[in-house]
Amino acid sequence: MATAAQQSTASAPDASRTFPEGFLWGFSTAAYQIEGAVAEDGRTPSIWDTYARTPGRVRNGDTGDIATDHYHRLHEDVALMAGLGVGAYRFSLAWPRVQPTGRGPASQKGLDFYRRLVDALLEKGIQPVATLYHWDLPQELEDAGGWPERATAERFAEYAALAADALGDRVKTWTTLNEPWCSAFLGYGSGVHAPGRTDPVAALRAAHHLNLAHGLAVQALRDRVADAECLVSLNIHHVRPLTGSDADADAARRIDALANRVFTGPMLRGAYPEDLLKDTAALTDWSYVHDGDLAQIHQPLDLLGVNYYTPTLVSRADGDGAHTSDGHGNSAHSPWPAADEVAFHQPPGDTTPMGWAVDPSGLYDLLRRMASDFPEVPLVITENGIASDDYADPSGQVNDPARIAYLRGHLAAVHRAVEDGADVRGYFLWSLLDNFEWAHGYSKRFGAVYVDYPTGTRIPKASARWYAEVARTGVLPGA
Ligand code: IFM
Repeated sequence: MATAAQQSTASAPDASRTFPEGFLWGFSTAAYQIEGAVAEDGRTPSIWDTYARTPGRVRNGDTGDIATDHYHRLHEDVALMAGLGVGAYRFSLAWPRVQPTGRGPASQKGLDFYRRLVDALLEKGIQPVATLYHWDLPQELEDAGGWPERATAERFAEYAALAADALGDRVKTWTTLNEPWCSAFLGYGSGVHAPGRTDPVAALRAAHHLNLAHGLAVQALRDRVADAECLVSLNIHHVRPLTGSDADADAARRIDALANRVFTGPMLRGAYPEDLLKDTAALTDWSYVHDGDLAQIHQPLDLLGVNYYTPTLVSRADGDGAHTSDGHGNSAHSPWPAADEVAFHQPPGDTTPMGWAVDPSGLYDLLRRMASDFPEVPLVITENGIASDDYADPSGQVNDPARIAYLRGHLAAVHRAVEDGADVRGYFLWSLLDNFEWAHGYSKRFGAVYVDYPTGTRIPKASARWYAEVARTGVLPGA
């Protein structure tokens, strides 16, 4: 079932497309996925260290212990980006490196690493975009209850303040959370992410405390960094019903509430959606939402970060069992509380090694929807990209035509959304480097730069050169 956007993207004229003046081009990474050095300079374990060391959790028993060794290669990696000519770099701070154990004073050695990184970026004219939380909760805070507990949000506000005090003189653009849906629902619901709990009520409680952490952190940043630009990065699911039936429309509504509006409601509208409260009423009374929380969460944002990879296709379950993959890993436990009557289907189209359907029209539709639902906040694509089975050929080259095709299609969709009125300010490719892809370990390569893990050698792939040209000119070439 092709949407209008699908048809128009597919039949778009074979012409080049120019992005608006000032459109920001960058790469995205996350601390645990690239840094390594997990026990250096005072860093303490995060929930991902613990999870990865638990047998059976991560493919091949891979861990982030070394990852891409970015902790020791930061200058090489910044030089790589400078060579590729991008204007911005989105990275995350490891909470247990900045504030070991998640309480008390900051670690100066931990902060020094990020000061060195930011200084190196600024020296090359690359804008730093810092994310405070990309899933590496200090293990001690999980031991004290983790995100289902309110105290974790309070600890997060203290950590945000430490980070802002130390780096606010040189970092102006701050993302509070990356994909809180994954933290709450994969971490505490299906258990396919750290900390690996499988309790739907804990997942909903975690979602609320992540929302609260976001609101508290925005306030801490604004109190300390006068010209701070604050955003959150949400993996907004573009949810499509399988058919035009009312039952399938209701399934899509239910998943949209659990995936998207559970965050955009409080953050951008100051309320949880009524339908979400009703759908989950048999599980929870939401009494962990205290007076004043919603006002605290509802902070004005400078940008809304959108992470997009693939659409989500749902129907009302018909009991034939011909479904279940929701693209979020295998678990006997659903990440979707109170949604047992929803079936997930593989969307049409080619799939990537992650099993995700390639569909740029989902990005177009999503950007148009966000622009229409939240016209007051400009958008930025903080993640988009593809895993591919890349390898270095005998001459040392890495050719990744599937990534170029994916980027071409998705950037055309972004351009079209901009032309049709969406205020999109930039695009960050996930990811700069091949890296630790969570429960998939190192088996999935998302980088524009290939990493030879045994040696740490970096090789820019063909897509890195292609993307560099788009970033340099601001023009997406015709096919
Ligand atoms: O690698 C992840 C990233 O950490 C968060 N967004 C999706 C990416 C690809 O799965």
